Parts: sequence; C-alpha cells; structure tokens
Amino acid sequence: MERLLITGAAGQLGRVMRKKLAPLATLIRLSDRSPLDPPGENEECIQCDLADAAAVHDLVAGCDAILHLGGISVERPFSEILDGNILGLYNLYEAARANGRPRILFASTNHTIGFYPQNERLGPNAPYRPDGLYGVSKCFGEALARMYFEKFGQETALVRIGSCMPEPTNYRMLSTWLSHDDFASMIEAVFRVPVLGCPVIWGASANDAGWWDNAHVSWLGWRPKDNAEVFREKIAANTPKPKPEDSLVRFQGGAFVDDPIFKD
Ligand code: NAI
Ligand code: 15L
Repeated sequence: MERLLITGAAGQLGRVMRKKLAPLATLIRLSDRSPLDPPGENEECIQCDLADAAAVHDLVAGCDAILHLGGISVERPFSEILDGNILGLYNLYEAARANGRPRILFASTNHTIGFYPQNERLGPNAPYRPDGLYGVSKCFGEALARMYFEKFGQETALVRIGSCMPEPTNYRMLSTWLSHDDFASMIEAVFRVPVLGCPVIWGASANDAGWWDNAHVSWLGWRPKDNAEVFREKIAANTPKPKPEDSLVRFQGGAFVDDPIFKD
C-alpha cells in the first residue's frame, strides 16, 4: 500500500496499531480530533473532527486503505455519539466515494449484539440486539457500509471487535478477548485479500470459551493464534467470582447492558 489512513489514531488501539502496521504501507496517515504523538519516519499526522465533512474529504484524499478506529467507543450521551459515529461515518463514506473508494476496515463492536445470552453461539446473520446507544450507532455504521457496498461497490470489513487489549481481565473476556497481534494479523489479511466484499468478521482470538463463528470468512486466510484460556487462573486469582445473575456472566455485552441513557 502507498498510503494507509488510521482514524482514531490517538486512541487505545490506534496507538498500538500505528506501530504494528508500519510495514504495511509506504506512508501511514494518522488522524484524530485529539492531539497525536509527532509523526515518525513513514507517518504524517492530521488532526480533524470526523463531524467536519470538508476536513474528512481532504483527510481521505490520496489514501489506498482506511483503518477506521475513530469515534466514541463506549456508552456516552447521544450528542457525542451523533458526531463521531453517525455524522462521522456518513462523512467518511462520502469522502471515500469521492476519492476512489479505498477499502475500509470499520471497527464495529460486540455491543451490536450485546443482549444475546452468553450460552448462544452466533454467526454473522444473527439479528442485531444492541445493548445501548453506542451499540445502535455501530449498527448504523454497519448498515451504512453495506449500503455503500451494494450501491457503489465500496468494500468494507465489518469487524465486531470483542475486547481488544493486552490481556483479558475478567471472566467475560475469556470469550471476547482479541489480542493485539491477532487484530494486527486480521487487518493485514483484510487489506491483502484480492476481493473483500462487505463481510461481518468477529474480532476475537482463538478463545476456547469463544461464542462467535467466523467459518463464513475462512477464505480471508486469517487464523488467530492467541487464546484467552491461558489467563483463566490469573483472572480467578485476581477477580471475585461473579454471581450467576450478574450481567458480566449473563450477556455477551456484559456490563454495557446495565448502562443508562446518559444525558449531556
Ligand atoms: P478509544 O476511545 O481509545 O479511541 C477512539 C479515538 O477516536 C479517540 O482517540 C478519540 O479522540 C477519537 N474520536 C472520537 N470522536 C471523534 C471525532 N468526532 N472525530 C475524530 N476523532 C474522534 O477507543 P479504542 O479502544 O482505541 O477503540 C477503537 C475503535 O474500536 C472504536 O471505534 C471502538 O468503538 C472500536 N472497538 C474497540 C474495542 C476495544 O476492545 N478496544 C472493542 C469494540 C470496538
Ligand atoms: C467496546 O466496544 C469498547 O470500545 C471497549 O472499550 C470494550 O469495553 C469492549 O467493547 C468490550 O466489550 O469489552
């Protein structure tokens, strides 16, 4: 790739992926509304708000691929979600349409299906059961991406990330954990495969306790290598055993199902 755009590059995953993906592209364009660390040798930085259509148009110009991590990543008041995840998504897809349709990896979330019970195994076609406004906004993002694929041939990987962090830290994450290395190898597979389309991909490592079935995207060639199970004893030693009625062990979205509707 000549130029890979990473949005949300000042965030938790952006900061990690910025380093891991350096070999993927000649130049990495990093963007966020928050300040970014200064650019390295094969990097450039552009600060912009996803809600600013003209700025997003310029941001996307000249990019061959987009890792879209930018936006609100937890339950927040609707006004914040509206800017980052609704307006921001529309601006990004319009900018992509005007700039040669670079392939997009959209960081969706397990909170699109958070109200499913943990004993249910899901494939890509399970109806949405979002667990909050954040989850609803990611359902919007997935639907928008699908529409741009059907209407304009815009390719997007709809990656429903579980819990992408250095290691799982509670019982639920034994099922939802996605290691940083497995996410990086997924990103590489998504941008390397000759034809992508617009598939849902579950973003979880090869966890023994996993709930999500990626058999429908085996053609992608992505084979996660990590398994949260190796952390089970550590979690048992460090965290209290949840009661059976606790959302953490009842719902796939865990504690997000208990969030209220936050007001400004
Ligand atoms: P984060 O909250 O650390 O990073 C998101 C970044 O987006 C922040 O740096 C923020 O400043 C930026 N941002 C927010 N609104 C913006 C706007 N209007 N314009 C420009 N930039 C804006 O989140 P994290 O953990 O790095 O996640 C990245 C993406 O992956 C998010 O879209 C999140 O929803 C998704 N995701 C992450 C999971 C995880 O386990 N880390 C799980 C599921 C989904
Ligand atoms: C998400 O969507 C959040 O962005 C992340 O911070 C985690 O809380 C994750 O889901 C999760 O479900 O563990």
